Amino acid sequence: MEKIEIQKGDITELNVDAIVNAANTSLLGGGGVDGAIHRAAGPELVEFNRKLGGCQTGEAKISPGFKIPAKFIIHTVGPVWSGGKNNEEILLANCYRNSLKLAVENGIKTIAFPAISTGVYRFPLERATEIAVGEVKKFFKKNESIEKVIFVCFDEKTFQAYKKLLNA
Ligand code: AR6
Repeated sequence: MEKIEIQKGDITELNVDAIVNAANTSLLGGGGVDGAIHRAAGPELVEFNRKLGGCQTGEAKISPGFKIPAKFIIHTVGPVWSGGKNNEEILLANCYRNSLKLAVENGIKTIAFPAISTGVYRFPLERATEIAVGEVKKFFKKNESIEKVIFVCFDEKTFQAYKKLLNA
C-alpha cells in the first residue's frame, strides 16, 4: 500500500497537486485547517470561492491553490458529529469519495487530506480514520490515475490513529 502515506505537519506546505480543505458550507473560511489554508493561499481564495456558491455537507468543490505550493485546493464539507444518527458516517465517506472524483476529473496525481471533521466538528477520531482509509483503499481498487494519497496529521494523536490502521 505504498500509494498511501501518512505525514505529520502542516498541509499548506505540501508539494502535491492538490490539498483538501475541511471547510464549512460557506466556503469562505473559518478556523482550524480551513483558516490555515485561507491564510496561506491569500485573499484571492475567498474572492474565488464567493463565486462557487457554497458547498453542501459531503460534497466537494475545487479552486486554484493561489499562494500555496499545491496547484489546487479541493474544498469539502465534513459532517458535524451529533451522536452518529444523522448519516455522519456516510457523509464523511462522501467527502473522501467526492474529493477523489474531483481530483481525477482535474488530472490530479498527488493529493493530501487532513483528518476531516475530527477537529471542531468532533467526529470520533478512530472511526473517522477508518472511514478515510477505507474509502481511499476502495478508490485505489478501481482507479489508477492517482499516484499518491497523503494523510496529513497535525497532531500526534491523529498520526498514531492512522499509523495503527495502515501498519496493521
Ligand atoms: N494542516 C493539517 N491539518 C490541520 C491543520 C493544518 N495546517 N490545522 C488543523 N489541522 P478542523 P473540522 C487538523 O477543526 O473538524 C473550520 O472552522 C486538526 O488538528 O480544521 O472538519 C471550518 O471552517 C484536525 O485534526 O476541521 C469548519 O467550520 C483536522 O485538521 C470547521 O472548522 C480537522 O480539524 C470544520 O471542522
